[in-house]
Amino acid sequence: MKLVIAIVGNDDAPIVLNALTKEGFHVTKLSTTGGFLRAGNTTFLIGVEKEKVDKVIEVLREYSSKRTQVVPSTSAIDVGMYTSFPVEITVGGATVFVLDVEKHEKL
Ligand code: 2BA
Repeated sequence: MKLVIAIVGNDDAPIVLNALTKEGFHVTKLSTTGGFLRAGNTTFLIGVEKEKVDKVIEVLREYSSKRTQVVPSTSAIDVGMYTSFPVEITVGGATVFVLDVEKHEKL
């Protein structure tokens, strides 16, 4: 058995959790904080059989990969005058660890 630890952004967490549970995976969700940005993120613990690790990673990749998004931004062009223009930002991304589980019991 393996333990997949996946750290994802809070924005992606609900959709990732839905997709994992829909696929039948057992998931524990932890509210965590990134040490660098000190911003909230979400850590999932997923215990799975070795053969299913790739499927878990596939789901994580589908629902939380880094991607670009175009969002509107504004900037001042004169006193009291603003212009709006699109900017491309990077959102999402997942950090994944896969650990060997020595023993797993439900008591
Ligand atoms: P990512 O590398 O995508 O990491 C996102 C979050 O995943 C991290 O949040 C942290 O909570 C977790 N994480 C990543 N790698 C980890 C590891 N090896 N062990 C344990 N947890 C890990 P933050 O720590 O707030 O980092 C946010 C982003 O800031 C990182 O995105 C990375 O792009 C940058 N970053 C992190 N530490 C850095 C450092 N020491 N110097 C420069 N940039 C850093």
